[in-house]
Amino acid sequence: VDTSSPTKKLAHHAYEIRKAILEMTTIAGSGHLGGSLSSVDILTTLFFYVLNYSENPLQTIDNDRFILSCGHICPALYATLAETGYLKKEELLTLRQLNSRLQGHPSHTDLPIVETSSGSLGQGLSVALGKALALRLKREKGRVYCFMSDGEQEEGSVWEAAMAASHYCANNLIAIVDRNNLQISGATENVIGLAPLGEKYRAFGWRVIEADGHNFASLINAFKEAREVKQRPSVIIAKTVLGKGVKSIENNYRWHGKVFSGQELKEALSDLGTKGTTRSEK
Ligand SMILES: Cc1ncc(C[n+]2csc(CCOP(=O)(O)OP(=O)(O)O)c2C)c(N)n1
Ligand SMILES: [Mg+2]
Repeated sequence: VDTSSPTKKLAHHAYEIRKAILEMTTIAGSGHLGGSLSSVDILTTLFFYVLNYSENPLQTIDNDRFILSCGHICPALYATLAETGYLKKEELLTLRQLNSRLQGHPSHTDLPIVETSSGSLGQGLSVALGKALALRLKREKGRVYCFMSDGEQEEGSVWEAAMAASHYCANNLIAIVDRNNLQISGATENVIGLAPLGEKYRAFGWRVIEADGHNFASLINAFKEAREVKQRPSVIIAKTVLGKGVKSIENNYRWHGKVFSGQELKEALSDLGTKGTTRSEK
């Protein structure tokens, strides 16, 4: 595998994470594939480029926090934690089983390294803001990264948190929105329209950074810019494709919560491209 440049290294990790997501959800026989695949390149950039840790990626040297607000895409988080070496790859195959640490939505009780349980959409940003303010009170330099989906932006509680975050000038809060334009029942714009999403956050006092959620250079720059913002929270709106990496399901909302059968898995895996890259990176 050619990992000679940071981007190639990230592409390699992203490939492995996508592969693990496909395998674990097929074995579980359920799970949320669409959003898990759309978020992979963002999580890869965060966990393999931005965050600074030695063993536990959720306990960084800088005391950062990561909140997965849209808990249903946790196969992507679990697979990322396995790719860092923190979770054993075999454990991924226990996804959604009774007594597994890897529940279908992240559970702090079962897997304590997960900062907060999630799955009920729209709550993560409030939790993240509370943690960001607590870090500031304690004069700690950590930042809180809050990963949200776009469907989740239809929850009113997101906007209460957004309003409070700028009121309290929480520049140690960095939100990321997986803007794949789709949610459980179709296009976000048909369910409750979000556009212009960036304008809305801007009006709420946030720094808005647009990024290509499948381009590592774009994501690296976005995180860099967000970390330099003073006096206000920032949000990275990352344009993504639901199901990214498996052509047959890309941009199809019906794959929000569907998985491949054992027979279909082989074809889906071969669609991911050659080892070390997804098709988009070739
Ligand atoms: C408060 C709440 N309402 C409804 C749901 C059911 N639900 C689960 S995922 C989802 C769609 C959310 O959209 P998005 O996260 O953008 O979907 P994806 O891009 O992952 O397909 C909904 C409505 C939920 N989990 N929590
Ligand atoms: Mg979505």
